[in-house]
Amino acid sequence: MALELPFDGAGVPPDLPPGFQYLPQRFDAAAQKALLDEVLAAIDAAGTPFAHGTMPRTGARLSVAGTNLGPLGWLADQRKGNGYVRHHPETGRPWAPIPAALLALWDEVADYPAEPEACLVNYYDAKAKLALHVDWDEEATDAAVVSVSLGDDALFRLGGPRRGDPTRSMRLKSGDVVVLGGPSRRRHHGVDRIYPGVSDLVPGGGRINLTLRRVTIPRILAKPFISG
Ligand SMILES: O=C(O)CCC(=O)C(=O)O
Repeated sequence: MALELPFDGAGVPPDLPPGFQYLPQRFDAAAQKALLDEVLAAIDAAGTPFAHGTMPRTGARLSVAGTNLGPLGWLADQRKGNGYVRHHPETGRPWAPIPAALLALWDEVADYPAEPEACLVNYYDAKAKLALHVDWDEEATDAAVVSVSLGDDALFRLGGPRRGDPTRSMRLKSGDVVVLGGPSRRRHHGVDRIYPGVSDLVPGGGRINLTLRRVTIPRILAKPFISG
């Protein structure tokens, strides 16, 4: 069952599930531009350009193009499977660092005792979409996923832990932040469509989404080793 909430970005959608946070306009217009400029310049300087991943089973090309920031970057690759790597698959260069504004956001909303290690940078053109999925390639699945929308609006779909669970949709705007934490960390989510031409923030149009993730279990939470 798909339930589309009568929600146009103003106010908080009703009945948000536990652990799911929606922070409309967490970044104002100036902060959005500063963040996007910094992200695009960092990707350029690092030599880690956007590329289309492939689906593990079918090899189909993802419509979303992606790159990463941070010590680890997530890749979808039919030959190698999905997972985290330290270097860009084509240029071999390490990913650029995660900008301070995103680390500050994580500190504010993730409620986690260690920094994020990966920031996926997804580019959606007018036709791109992202199928319902759960982010589950991380060891630290107790850490929230924090997502920032920049540029054109997106119809974001949120489901439940099982693929067939009921879903709801919300229209995310540039500057909005959503957090999938606690029990919502296991929820399916995806992007059904982009609303092209709504924003002129992204050069050439489109939407950029940044998702922050902690990948490894931080030392502070690792089980102590007891010898003897
Ligand atoms: O673009 C979005 O809003 C969602 C991104 C996402 O689900 C992901 O990167 O796993």
